[in-house]
Amino acid sequence: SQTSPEIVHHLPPHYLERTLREDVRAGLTKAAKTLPPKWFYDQRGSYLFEKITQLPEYFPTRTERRILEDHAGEIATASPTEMLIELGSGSSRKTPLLLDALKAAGDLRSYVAVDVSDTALIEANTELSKIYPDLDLRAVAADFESQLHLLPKDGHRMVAFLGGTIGNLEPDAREQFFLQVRELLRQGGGSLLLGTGLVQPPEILIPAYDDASGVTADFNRNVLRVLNAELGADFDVEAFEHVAVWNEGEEWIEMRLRATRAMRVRLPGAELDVSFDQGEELRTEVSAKFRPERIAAELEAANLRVAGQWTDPEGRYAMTLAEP
Ligand code: AVJ
Repeated sequence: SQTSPEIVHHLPPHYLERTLREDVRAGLTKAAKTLPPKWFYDQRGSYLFEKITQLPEYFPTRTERRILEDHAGEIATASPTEMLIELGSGSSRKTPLLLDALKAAGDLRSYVAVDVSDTALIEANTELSKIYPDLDLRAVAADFESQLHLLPKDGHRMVAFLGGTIGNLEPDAREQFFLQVRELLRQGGGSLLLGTGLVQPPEILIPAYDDASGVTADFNRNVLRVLNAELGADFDVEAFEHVAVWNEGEEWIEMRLRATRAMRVRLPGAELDVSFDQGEELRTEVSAKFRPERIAAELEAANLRVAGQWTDPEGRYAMTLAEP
């Protein structure tokens, strides 16, 4: 087998510029302003997210790693895999835990990293190629919400969607996502490995999204810097404060940015001017937490049958394996 640093590009030309403009125009002209969380992750935002994963208050990353350390062998045995496809692979830092287990359990031949960031794809696969010289490492630039049909359809695959990122999708989008995964896996077979944060008391959840050192606040405000850089906007970033609330009804954390004064913001790259009242909040992320039964119910509604579920001793996080 061979290692290729090349990226297979499925994103249409100017996809990111175009979707950013569309998302901003749609989200900032609503009565209750919103922005999708995918725009946090420029270079600075990805760096800040890496810092978040190391915070004492932020449990998902470390807990997921722990579950993989303890159970990757069982997961691999439950679903022998020729190709691991990781969606939103980012830095691929937890990937070796899965690769090692899948290699030991059967005949893993390839790893496909899927992300919208070329830099993340190249950096991650360069690191992995040092540890796994015999694995066929591939990189695909694609949007996991709309382009799953372009991923490899041959062989027994495992689609890993880790980190709890599924919680960034609202229920309708989650349903669409699960249906697409099921369609991808229907021919050839395979499994979905899904990482989800679990519903916890607000005393645990809120600090995870509003840490004492203010890294998450910086991460949240970074989306305004992205708009300033990409759209020539003139947000006064420091005039917004970070807010994290637990929405009991929806069972999700909401991150918001609250305007500390009334202001008008120009976004020439989106051909848009918007105004904020003092105290007005812009919702920048939902991060849904789940009850184990609800994970199973949503998967089964998309004809994905739960083949296994693993949680940490404190019940903060779950990894669920599902098959068509
Ligand atoms: C990377 C989307 C899983 O929702 O917990 C971390 C992003 N937001 N702190 C999450 C995030 C605030 C994270 N995900």
